[in-house]
Amino acid sequence: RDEKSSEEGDPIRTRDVWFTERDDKIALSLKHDGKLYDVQSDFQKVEVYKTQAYGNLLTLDGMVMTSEKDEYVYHEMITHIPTLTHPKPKRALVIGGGDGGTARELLRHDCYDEVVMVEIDDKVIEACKEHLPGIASAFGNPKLNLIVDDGIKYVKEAANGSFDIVIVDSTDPVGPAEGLFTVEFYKEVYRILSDDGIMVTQSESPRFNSKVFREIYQVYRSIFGQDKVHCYLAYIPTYPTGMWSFSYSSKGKAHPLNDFNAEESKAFAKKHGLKYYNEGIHQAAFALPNFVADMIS
Ligand code: AAT
Repeated sequence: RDEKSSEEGDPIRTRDVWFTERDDKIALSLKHDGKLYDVQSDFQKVEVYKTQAYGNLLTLDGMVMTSEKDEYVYHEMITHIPTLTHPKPKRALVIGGGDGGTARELLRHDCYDEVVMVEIDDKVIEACKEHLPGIASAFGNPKLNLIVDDGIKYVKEAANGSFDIVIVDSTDPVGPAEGLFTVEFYKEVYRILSDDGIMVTQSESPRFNSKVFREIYQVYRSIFGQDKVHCYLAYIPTYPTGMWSFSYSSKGKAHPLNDFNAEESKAFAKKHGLKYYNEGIHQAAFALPNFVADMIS
């Protein structure tokens, strides 16, 4: 509790209200100056808190999704790694990603003719447009085709080979995202990827969500092939344990390190003033601590 003395000598208490994301055994708390958005949608409880340390924070069903001050780590890492290792991606699909951060980063690349984003919950989009405008800045971009629908249904109906990059930027495997963690779904993603296509997903915290983490890598490998699936890490302070993983699965020959051009990455990061991604991070992100490598070997 922050306490200061007033001129009269009485303690002045600054606001002392905390948002806490609780799991069985660990919790993460952020002090805030109030709730800016609070709506129960058809799918989940959508809230935005004005936190003191991380700016406005989006939570879904009480779980942290993104915050103004650390969102760049997640959004730069989920987009630039696949885009800069694909020969020339023209069409990308984002499943989820309702805050708009993934679309914003993809659209920094001139190579895309179209980015399709399929978000199930229009309340997430509304909350972010109102309260996290820096993240939601791509919603007006003419290359963005925003569809409010279930991503599972969209993928099932999409044509064979119709996307160069598919990014699964979705919630944890509870609620509307449950079906996004099944073999059937990833088989459909594989089908709609072009021959040299790449799928990237957020693949949870190796430490915190170890069961899901192990299982989804088995699923990806059963579909893309044992040596076609790679894991990379980034550090996201507002997510449980701070260590977050992403998966990179390649349908064709694209390889996250062999097809990486350091000069191109460096120039891209500099041109756009990126805050996390650079040519060194790109390579380092694929170096896994032993306990993580063991979990998926
Ligand atoms: N960009 C980082 C934020 C997210 S939000 C994930 C989004 O996926 C949410 O807006 C949610 O409504 C959407 N979503 C969930 N299920 C579906 C579905 N079936 N189809 C389309 N969109 C869906 C990711 C946070 C990562 C989790 C960190 N713990």
